[in-house]
Amino acid sequence: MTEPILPRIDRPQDLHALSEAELQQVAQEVREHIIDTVGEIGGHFGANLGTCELAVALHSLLDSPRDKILWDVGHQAYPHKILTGRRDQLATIRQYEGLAPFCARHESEHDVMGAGHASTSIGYAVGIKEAMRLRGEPDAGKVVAVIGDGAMTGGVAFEAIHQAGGLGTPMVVVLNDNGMSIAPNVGALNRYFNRIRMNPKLYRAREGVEEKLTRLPAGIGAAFEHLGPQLKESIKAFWAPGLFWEELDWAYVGVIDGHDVHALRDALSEALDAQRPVVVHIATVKGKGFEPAELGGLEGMEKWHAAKPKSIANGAPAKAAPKPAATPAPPAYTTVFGEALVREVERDERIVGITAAMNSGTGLNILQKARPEHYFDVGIAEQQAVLFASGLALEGAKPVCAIYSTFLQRAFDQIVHDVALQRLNVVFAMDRAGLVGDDGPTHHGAFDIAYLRCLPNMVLMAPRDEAQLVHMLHTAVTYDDGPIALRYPRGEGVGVPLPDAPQAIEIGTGEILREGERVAIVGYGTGVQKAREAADLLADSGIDATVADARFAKPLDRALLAQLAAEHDLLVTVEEGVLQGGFGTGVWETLNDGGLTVPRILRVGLPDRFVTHGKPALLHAEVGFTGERIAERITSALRDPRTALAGR
Ligand SMILES: Cc1ncc(C[n+]2csc(CCOP(=O)(O)OP(=O)(O)O)c2C)c(N)n1
Repeated sequence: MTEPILPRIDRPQDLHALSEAELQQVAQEVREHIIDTVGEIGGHFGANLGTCELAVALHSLLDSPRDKILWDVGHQAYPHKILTGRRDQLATIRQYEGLAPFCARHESEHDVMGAGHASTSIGYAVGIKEAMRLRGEPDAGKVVAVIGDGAMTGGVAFEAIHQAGGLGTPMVVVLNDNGMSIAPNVGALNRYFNRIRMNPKLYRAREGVEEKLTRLPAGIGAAFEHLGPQLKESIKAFWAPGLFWEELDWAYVGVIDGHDVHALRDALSEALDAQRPVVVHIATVKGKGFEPAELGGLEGMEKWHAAKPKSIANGAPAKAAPKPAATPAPPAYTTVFGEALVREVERDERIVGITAAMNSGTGLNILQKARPEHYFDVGIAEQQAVLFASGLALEGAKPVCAIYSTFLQRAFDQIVHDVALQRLNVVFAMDRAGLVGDDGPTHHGAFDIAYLRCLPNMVLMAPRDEAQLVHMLHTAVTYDDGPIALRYPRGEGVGVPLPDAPQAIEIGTGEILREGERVAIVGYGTGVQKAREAADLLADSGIDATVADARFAKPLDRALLAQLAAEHDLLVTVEEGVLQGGFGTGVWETLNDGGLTVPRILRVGLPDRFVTHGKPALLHAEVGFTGERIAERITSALRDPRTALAGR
């Protein structure tokens, strides 16, 4: 057996002295380390098995961090983390106080750019390289952006390509093409990449194409020579598909076998030497080296995009432990939403579901299966998801944009300018609202209440449980007076029975769930559950709290709030979103601006800082979003009216 090399790689420069055979071996050792570790603790998986050779090839040629490697999204950067001094910490990735799930600037000087959302790497790369040129040090470091074919469907990547082509920025983009986003990639771009990738010939684009065409026999070559420039270009494009890039003033090299270190190093060295923007198109396999993914077809690759904890043992899928015959867990909000949407489509054929590359993540896979003609995946293109919805709404369709709270941030201007201002009937179904857990700060749904509450014409609601989700979706798709959004958390519902027939809820009305005195706790969405838990704890110590479910953050139930404010000494708002501009702020504004009684108000929610990653329970404890902590704060506020109400 050959001696393992990876234990000796503590910094990327340790790769510089290795032979290509040794580098190829290191890549395989990196892969095995990922299979063993991630199979045990869970985390992003398939994409990382696809980038082992690439990370080795790049770091063997470059001098990081002087040279900058930018990993788009960063879910495929585990090999990079392993090669840059974090090998032994991989077992802590995504865990509370462990390695960050994506690249994180605070974690390592080799993580040049922080990410988690897709399609940003090329834009950063242009900025970094142009900054070097601006300060008169154009050779301060090479800049490489690694981006997947999925992330390439994000429009902002094209904005950067357009700019760099225009400026002639000397940088390299590695297009890591595995045909997959999380699910199979979609759209014309995907078909274009497929055509190139599937071609058995590995192209070295443009160079020589014209010459080769001119040499074609039977007079074709001679005829080609006499064609006009436009026709010539289109014929060349047919022969050398990379010309798409060439037309935008990028040199194109491809398609390179992304699992062959030698081929990668060859192509990359050439690209790194060029004094212009170059794209190196590589073909990789998502899940390379792990049979169930590699040989499992599209389904296998999708399934192993991420691995669950303890899902792999000895390099193969672990046998699932027999489940204890406990009561079945409540369904996930995502599933409840997906199934309810199918029923709404059955009822009203105008309804369509739209996802931005999060087919199963949003539950729209259920709609795709049941009613494919009512389902659209636009790719990682949240802005287009919303614009597309606007167009559909203009023609009388009822679009439901099912987009995670965090990713909808991308489409803010479309929501403002193209939906709210136009008062179009678009539904926003925001999954993963609140703290999402292991994916951390880039993925927490912390801001949607604040960023949507400020918009005229917008209606905002949040269900306290899965049954309310069904009612609220029905409310949303039957609402006809402009945009309406609902937010719900990641994970399982609370275990209430689902309604047979959904009922529309009157817009802007809350509900009192429990009558008490002195203190009223008003929850929004998941805040209601916390309010109830706090009220139970308070009851144990003799404090009888009123609990209400606001249901709507906009418009707020003014009459309900006025009543609660008048009848209690302390009003507590509970929401799983940032306090600044959030639901509690809205309650305070409504009372104050309406000239109503304003009691002491305690706002419970997420703090004015980015919350780290880790299991939701740990994060909730960290930020004080627990029944216990809320009860404690209420007790001290009631005991001593001078207690400061800010804090957590
Ligand atoms: C703006 C945004 N939308 C959605 C996602 C969710 N997401 C994470 S990875 C991924 C697929 C990326 O595909 P690709 O770039 O081809 O990388 P691969 O996983 O195939 O290597 C998606 C959709 C995201 N990170 N950012």
